[in-house]
Amino acid sequence: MSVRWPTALIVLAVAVAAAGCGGSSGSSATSSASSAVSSVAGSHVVQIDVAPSGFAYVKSSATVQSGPVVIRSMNPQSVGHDISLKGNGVDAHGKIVSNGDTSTIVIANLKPGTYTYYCSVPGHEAAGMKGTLTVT
Ligand SMILES: [Cu+2]
Repeated sequence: MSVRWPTALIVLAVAVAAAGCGGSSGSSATSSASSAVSSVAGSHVVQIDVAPSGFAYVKSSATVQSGPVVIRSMNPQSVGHDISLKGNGVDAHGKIVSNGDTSTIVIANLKPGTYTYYCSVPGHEAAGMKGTLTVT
């Protein structure tokens, strides 16, 4: 009996080390997959984060070059918000996020013009959660 216990502990330690190894390789695969989504080849990225509080984004206007465009909006609030874009026939919505997650819109070919970005959660745009995106 007294000889078998140490052997059992060594086997347990190896099993724990192997499990930890598998867990870390799994999370790195997840992060590379999400970066592939956010970096569509050659696209112009605009970051329009939600303000720390209230119904607003951190900026009321933004500019981006025409072509493939990615709009990203990190929401630090516990209140859910999204990033949406409308104008010139475009009507695009990111998903509603909260607590530091990012809402993203990918547009394959955004043409020059003036657009409105806004939060599509009912009442939020009317409360002032919007801004102007100029595409050059
Ligand atoms: Cu909102």
